[in-house]
Amino acid sequence: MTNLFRLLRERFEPSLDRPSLVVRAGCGASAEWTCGELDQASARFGAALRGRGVEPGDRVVVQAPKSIEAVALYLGVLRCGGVYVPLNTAYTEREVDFFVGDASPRVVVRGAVAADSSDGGDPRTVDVDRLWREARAAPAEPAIEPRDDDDLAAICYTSGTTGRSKGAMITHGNLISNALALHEIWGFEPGDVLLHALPIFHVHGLFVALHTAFLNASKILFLPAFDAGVVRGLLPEATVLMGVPTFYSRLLAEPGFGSADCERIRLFVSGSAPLTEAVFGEFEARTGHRILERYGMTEAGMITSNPLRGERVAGTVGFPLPDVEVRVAGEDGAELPVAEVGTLEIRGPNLFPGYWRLPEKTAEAMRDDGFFVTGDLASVDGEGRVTLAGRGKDLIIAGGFNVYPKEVEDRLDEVAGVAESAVIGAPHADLGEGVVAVLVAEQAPVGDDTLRFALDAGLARFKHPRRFYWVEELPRNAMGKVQKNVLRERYRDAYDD
Ligand code: MCA
Ligand code: AMP
Repeated sequence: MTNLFRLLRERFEPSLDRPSLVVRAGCGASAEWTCGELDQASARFGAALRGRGVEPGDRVVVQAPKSIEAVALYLGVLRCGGVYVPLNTAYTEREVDFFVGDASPRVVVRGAVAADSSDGGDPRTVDVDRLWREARAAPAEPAIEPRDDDDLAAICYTSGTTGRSKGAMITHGNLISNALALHEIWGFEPGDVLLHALPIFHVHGLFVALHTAFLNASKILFLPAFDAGVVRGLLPEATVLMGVPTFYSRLLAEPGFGSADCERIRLFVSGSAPLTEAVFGEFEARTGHRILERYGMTEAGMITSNPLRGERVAGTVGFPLPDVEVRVAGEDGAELPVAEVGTLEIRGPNLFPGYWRLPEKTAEAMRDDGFFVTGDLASVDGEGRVTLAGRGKDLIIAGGFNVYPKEVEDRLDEVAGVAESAVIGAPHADLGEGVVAVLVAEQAPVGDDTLRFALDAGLARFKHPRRFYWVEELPRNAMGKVQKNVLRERYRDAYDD
């Protein structure tokens, strides 16, 4: 159909002189950009990237702090037909090296890099501020590279059960269909103001939040990160907030937080991790708002959503988005009857075409009829409402960030003195789940500080276990497989204090 950016640009057109990104609490150098300024900045970034050799289909890896300029950079990549590869700012050099090696990008944009191309480092690497200086000196090249539905717009890395991250290839068609659907079903309207406190290196903050607001040419109050006090202070200026469940539990922990804080808000959206019925209920009791919970994943963007109008049921994730099909399958792959729990499979225009340079992993995840096996356990009731019932995949979600145990276990097993390890998630009041490591020593247990120091070298800190337990041996079943459910039960109180 078209380059996603062309669609967004069309929506900006009538509002070019209106505020688009309004930066609050020190997010970037500039205070406020209009839609027109954002458009111009993206055109300059597009020119600077072209100047660095970026051609349609080339990957541009970006690991940069959240800022107004970083948003323009994202749009600039789309504009010149590049493939945007966002990386979590918490990733260590070892993790970044893997992604750069895998994505084989033309350009790597980093925040505050010690040595970029100007200092004789990797010739592809450029500091984000330097690129911005280049962009400001470049002409605001209005060209928008033509793209087809199937052309890649982004590669988003998602960890795998094997411990090796996979790049989910996301097309312009995927992003356009999802953005238009969400804009419609969440009822975006003139005058909406989005309060944006999510990171912009994941689907939630980058695609879901920004695209819906851009399609509406809405004002976005742009925060560098989530801070409950700051967000509370800005709620009276906003109509929509999107967040992970931790946002809502932290708002509830603010003394006196309640309906007076939310008078202008029309929609609170939650996703990326389960919203507990307790938080849903308390939020409604305190504010009068029923949080709208939706469900998605990197490979498919948003998949289901509770309704804007109609019943939002706590503990459910609502109905499939328009044109999205869902079904529940048993272990043999056969479809299960209504209300039975099995693996959720999905198909639709939002579904990615596969994993970057991993055709065998793609084949494993796709059924012959084009359905994708999500790895999430779910049931669907007679009305089509989906309820998640846990995860088939060995995944921990802490504060909305995914942590794959195998990756953490691999790093722990490298530490001198560790014979083997098992990593699990335990209930965590603030983050939903916290990471726990159960270890077997070669001879004597290794100190927590030694473990942390060793992990620091190669593992982003949000993936670090904050609780370590030493045992004589790990519980195993007859096949020799570690019984993670036994460990989850045994250490379920790990974060109770
Ligand atoms: C920070 N830390 C964490 C997390 N965040 N540890 C575990 N899990 C986390 N999520 C650690 C840091 O490493 C640091 O540890 C310490 O906490 C303080 O860091 P700070 O940055 O101040 O953390 P925070 O302000 O408390 O952040 C918590 C947060 C944040 C606000 C919940 O993690 C967040 O914004 N999460 C949103 C994630 C998200 O956007 N997920 C969407 C992906 P130390 O001091 O030891 O270094 S999923 C997705 O896109 C799918 C498609 C979907 O459905 O949406
Ligand atoms: P990611 O790989 O980061 O895209 O994370 C996707 C995973 O997050 C999904 O497969 C689910 O397990 C989980 N997830 C997303 N939204 C929800 C939700 N509303 N409730 C429970 N889990 C969710």
